[in-house]
Amino acid sequence: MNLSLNDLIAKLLGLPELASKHGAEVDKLILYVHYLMAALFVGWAAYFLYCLFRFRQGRNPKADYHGVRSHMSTWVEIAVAAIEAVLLLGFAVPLWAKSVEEFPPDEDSTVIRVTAQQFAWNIHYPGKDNVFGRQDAGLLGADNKFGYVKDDPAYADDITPGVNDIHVPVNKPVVIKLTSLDVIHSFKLYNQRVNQDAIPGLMVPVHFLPTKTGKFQVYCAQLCGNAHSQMRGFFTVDTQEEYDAWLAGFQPAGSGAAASFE
Ligand SMILES: [Cu+2]
Repeated sequence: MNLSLNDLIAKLLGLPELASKHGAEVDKLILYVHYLMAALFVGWAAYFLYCLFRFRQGRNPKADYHGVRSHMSTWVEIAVAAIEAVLLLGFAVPLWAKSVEEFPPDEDSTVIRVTAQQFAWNIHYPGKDNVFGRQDAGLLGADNKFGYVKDDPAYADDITPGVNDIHVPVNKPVVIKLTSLDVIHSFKLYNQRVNQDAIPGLMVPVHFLPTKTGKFQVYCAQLCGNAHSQMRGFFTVDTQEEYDAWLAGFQPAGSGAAASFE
């Protein structure tokens, strides 16, 4: 087995299997923060032991009122602050900028609307035209939970597979347009290193590139009520053929035959 030091530490930290492109950079940042913390831990522990020895009573029967004369501690503090600045400005900020700015175009991506509610993830695909049906708050009701304008032509081919089951094709960017029906939830995919709050009244998009096929879990990472722990979904990354076959198994929303979960 040929493990690099980074791989070894990732294993020791128990990071879940990585299955997205940007996730490698997230892991790198986590590793670097741990390296800094390990260095600080060792440094502080060594300093503590040194003080116990250096300032022992046997050698210092009388207190020294001048205290420390060297400027070593100032330099060490400056060095730690500089390393922290590099972590923040060199790694964290650019990574964040990429995830909030560099969105792939919708037409080249799998775009999905995910609406969280106590305690499930509602899934909605835009269908062949890649345009979601229009929503109107005036239409909200028991039979139209999301207020869709059902005679909107863009709505006719939309696909609403139901809850807790998201499928996407591998190696194609995914854009998830995230919102919530009730309270604040948080959409978390450990393996893809994705985490975004779902906030009522706001639509927050997140994007990432899934690089591995498999069945992964969607977690709610925000304590959202008494059944929060059961709020889990599945995130299945298929090959393009598997995905097409899965999606073809649902009737378009406008056909009248679609699952009427909304
Ligand atoms: Cu939740």
